[in-house]
Amino acid sequence: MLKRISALVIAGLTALSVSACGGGSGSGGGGGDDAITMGFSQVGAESGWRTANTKSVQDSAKNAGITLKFSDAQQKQENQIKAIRSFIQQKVDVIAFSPVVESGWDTVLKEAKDAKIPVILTDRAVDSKDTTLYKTFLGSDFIEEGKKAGQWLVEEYKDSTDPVNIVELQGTTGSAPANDRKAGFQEIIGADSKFKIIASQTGDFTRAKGKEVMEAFLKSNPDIDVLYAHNDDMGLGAIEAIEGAGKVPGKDIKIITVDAVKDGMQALADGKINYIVECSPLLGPQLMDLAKKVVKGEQVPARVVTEETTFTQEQAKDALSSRQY
Ligand code: GYE
Repeated sequence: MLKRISALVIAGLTALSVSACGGGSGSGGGGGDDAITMGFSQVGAESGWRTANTKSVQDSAKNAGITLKFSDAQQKQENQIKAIRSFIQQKVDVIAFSPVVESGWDTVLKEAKDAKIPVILTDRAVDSKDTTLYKTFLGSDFIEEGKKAGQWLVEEYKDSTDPVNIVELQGTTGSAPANDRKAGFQEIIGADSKFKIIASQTGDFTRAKGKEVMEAFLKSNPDIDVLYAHNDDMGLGAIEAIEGAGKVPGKDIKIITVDAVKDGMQALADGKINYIVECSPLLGPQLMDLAKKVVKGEQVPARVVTEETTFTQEQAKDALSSRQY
């Protein structure tokens, strides 16, 4: 039934979307009740996390009977701005997006607000001072994730007084997860001067870049104790570089990553990664719930934080078989 409705909506997209959203953010719109169209601007397809997130959004839209206009920005802000403008022109009922970087959104968000189209931030934050430009922000607490990574390291080296040389693979420059995972980690390890970040560079959240940057780190730093990678994919690329340099990942160089996607969890269970801080990509169901409320003009919390855990090597062995992504 729902499928038939969305097929109908797709068939008569323009006509329907214009008539369905005449009510805007008022009290439930005019006619078509549940006929919601969401414009979703995704960051790209840079990592296992992102693939799982896209699937979660698409599946949940289908289950919720929401028509999804999905656009992939290929990690470029200008593409996201274009997509949002096109959603505004098409008069969608609600816009959701995962902003690739934190800054530079005010103008386009104002355009959405002027058009009375509610916006939901998902996964990543913006740094706009005017928080009325969006209805809510659903996603992880990246500072907390960075702190968890730091806390594991502090515990791991609690009996040692020797310097601990750390290299860091940062996520996409200017993105909320890169900024916050760095800051949270730094806050914890900064309390003890034996922890030294000897090199830190972006690997753009991809496996290929993670490998490339790690190769460069290994060439210029003979004495690396720890790698902190802002996501599993960069960590997995770095493992190839470490093995290529004749070192043993997880032993010669200890590795901490964030996400806990299947490939990362496998490497953790295999002893190549030492610790993973979980970041859940399964935001779709909550996003659709929020979208329905926002379109009806109902009040929603300004911030919805995802619940997450951490994994040691032993815990990864147990969790692997039931991992969904
Ligand atoms: O950790 C990384 C992805 O924004 C939380 O983006 C997300 C991050 C995730 O590319 O793998």
